[in-house]
Amino acid sequence: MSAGSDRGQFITLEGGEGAGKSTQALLLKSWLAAYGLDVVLTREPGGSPNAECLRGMLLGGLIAPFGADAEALVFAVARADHVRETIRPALSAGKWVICDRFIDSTRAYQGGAGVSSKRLAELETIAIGKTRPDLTLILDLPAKEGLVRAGARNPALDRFEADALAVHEARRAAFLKIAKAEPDRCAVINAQADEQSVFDRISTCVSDRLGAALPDNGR
Ligand code: T5A
Repeated sequence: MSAGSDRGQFITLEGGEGAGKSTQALLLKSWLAAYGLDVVLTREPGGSPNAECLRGMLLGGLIAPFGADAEALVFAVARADHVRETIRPALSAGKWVICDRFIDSTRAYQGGAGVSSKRLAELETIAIGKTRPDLTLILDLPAKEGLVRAGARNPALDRFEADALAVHEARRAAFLKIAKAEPDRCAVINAQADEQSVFDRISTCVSDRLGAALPDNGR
């Protein structure tokens, strides 16, 4: 834990479709658990019973006809519940939280769909308050490659996967821009490699960035 704090650490994974976030989140959970840490793995949209209901609506395209602002609003409603019901209690109990997508996905996806940064910033503040990630791992690879991976796993496209390749590439650029603007919080991980090689990069990064909070009894 951080010096002078009983709060656990909050790590988010971000990136485009099929970048390997879910795969790496599971590997990271096991790696942290080997340190004896209590780790909560969660995801967005979703992560709490009410937010999981909204996930179905968002990914099923039920909110899309209302426009990008409405989608941003519903992501924020889901996130507020997720933070209140799942993330904040876990962190307060000293647990580490790994979240598969969080605020940067809204910035990249809904920002890319035309929602203004001012509106997104207001929604973000309402949804998360001071519960900000300690570390955000941005998994980066060409959008086309990620879509091939995602398609091989499940050929049925959801609301956002179905967008044009140029839209996916713009999201990739948006994630990289966020990383550049917030280098203390964000680290870009080259995800264009096999699963274990990507995880080696992630574990090195977590050790570098959050090493002071890792117990030294694990290994
Ligand atoms: N969204 C979300 C918004 O628009 N705004 C928001 O605020 C939020 C929170 C979520 C959608 O909602 C949007 C973004 C998304 O479109 P989702 O189903 O959760 O939908 O979609 P993703 O998060 O994109 O999940 P995916 O499963 O598509 O991608 P992952 O998690 O990045 O990839 P993963 O680990 O599932 O791997 C995909 C496939 O690739 C293989 C895996 O085995 C799997 O088959 N794989 C690799 N193959 C080769 N090399 C590697 N290194 C590999 N790593 C994994």
